[in-house]
Amino acid sequence: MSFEIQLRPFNADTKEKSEQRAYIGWSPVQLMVKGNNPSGKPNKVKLKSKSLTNSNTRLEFKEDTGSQPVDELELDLGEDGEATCFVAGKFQEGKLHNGASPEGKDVRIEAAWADNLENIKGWLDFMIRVRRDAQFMTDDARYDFTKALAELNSYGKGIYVTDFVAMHVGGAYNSLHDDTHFLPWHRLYLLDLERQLQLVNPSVSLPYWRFDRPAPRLFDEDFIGATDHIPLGAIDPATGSPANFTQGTSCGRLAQFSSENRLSDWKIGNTNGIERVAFFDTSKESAPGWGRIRMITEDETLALGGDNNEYGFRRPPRGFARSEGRPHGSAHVSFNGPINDITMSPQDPLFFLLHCNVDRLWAKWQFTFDRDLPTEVETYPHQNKREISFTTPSYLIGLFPEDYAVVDALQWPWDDTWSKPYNLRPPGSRSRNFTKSRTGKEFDQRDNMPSISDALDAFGQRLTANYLGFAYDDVPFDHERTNS
Ligand SMILES: [Cu+2]
Repeated sequence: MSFEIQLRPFNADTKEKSEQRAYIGWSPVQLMVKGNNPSGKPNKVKLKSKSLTNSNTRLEFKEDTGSQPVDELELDLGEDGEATCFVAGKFQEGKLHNGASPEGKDVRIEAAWADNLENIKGWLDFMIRVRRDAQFMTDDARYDFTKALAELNSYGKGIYVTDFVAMHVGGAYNSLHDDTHFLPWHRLYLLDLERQLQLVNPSVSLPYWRFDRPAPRLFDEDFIGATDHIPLGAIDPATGSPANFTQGTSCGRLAQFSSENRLSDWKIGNTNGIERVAFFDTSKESAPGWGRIRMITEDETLALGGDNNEYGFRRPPRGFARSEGRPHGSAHVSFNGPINDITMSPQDPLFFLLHCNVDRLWAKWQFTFDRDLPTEVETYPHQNKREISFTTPSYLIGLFPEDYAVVDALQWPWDDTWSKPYNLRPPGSRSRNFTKSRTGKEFDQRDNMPSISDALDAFGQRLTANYLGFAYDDVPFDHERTNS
């Protein structure tokens, strides 16, 4: 079937590609509309959004990046029979996932000639595909995610182990952690995995674990695994001795899965299953952390470095970069098992849901304080070495950021260099091979090597072309802001 009016997101040049690319978030993305009115009357098209099968999902349109969003748009295709506008998911506060699609494509753009509105002459179905709160995901969405993840590990080509676990190794420690590049590096790392999941099933996105709230539906046999509870210091009936925090080593207990959950066959090297035991009751409590790294709430996290500052995001132990300790570290140390070990933690797929929440908190912080212009020190402090030496407070003088923490530095391992300072080669197939996207920015056009800078305006708030192709269900695009 071919339509009189064709709808083509992300510069798709065929109907098939248009369908592959019809996954959007809250950020306006380009939509090309093509057609010629057979009535010979002015070539004007009316676009509107229609929710499918009982969904509440809606789209909205913008004539230009700076214009106000509208529910229906009239577009003049002119003599060329072609015009471009913008389309975005409509953020509907209070609805499930704030109006994002729960499972798959559930909203349609309908197009008709403005002089003949009764007859729909073209349509395209969309998914508002954002990262959702794991606690509120539908059963089907949970199944699709765990299945796609298993495809990347035990059932499929094993890229989860050869590439993603191997990337987060001890030898690369300084390239990934303990400085301001911790957040941007992990944003890229999550996105590379998410794009791999989407090659398996395009309706999948990374869920996030709100670790400062109870999430019983996440710690479930049909999702990330039911997890035994042994309070720190309590006698563990399995060993007869008090439970201690033991980093990374075997904790002797496995997360439990239903037989339908394909994570039930999770394998890392010679380990079958996922070793994990919680110091808290996952059926009703949030992750506590402990000692000096007790959990902090979302509000406390957003307050880090947000108020009055010249470097909202400076090196630990200051600014928002402090969130690497609390709440990020607090969530990791609320368990025994690989999840509490800095280098081994991605062996447990819970890692990606934990880190997705860390990234969401950063996104929310960026949104709240308007910190997304990559060239501002408030967004990212290490703009270049020289500048740091002049503006840095006295306690940091002489502590230049390493090359790989400066804003335009290409990131290991995608850049194909050896990690600093431990000289590890990029593992697996990641070298010059960040997963390409149909629905977001690609990086260096030849080699797909991202820099820190690429991670900073992830939602294209400042420049539409910066949009990376993901969003969070509770972090709206700021429609009020104009591009600057
Ligand atoms: Cu972590």
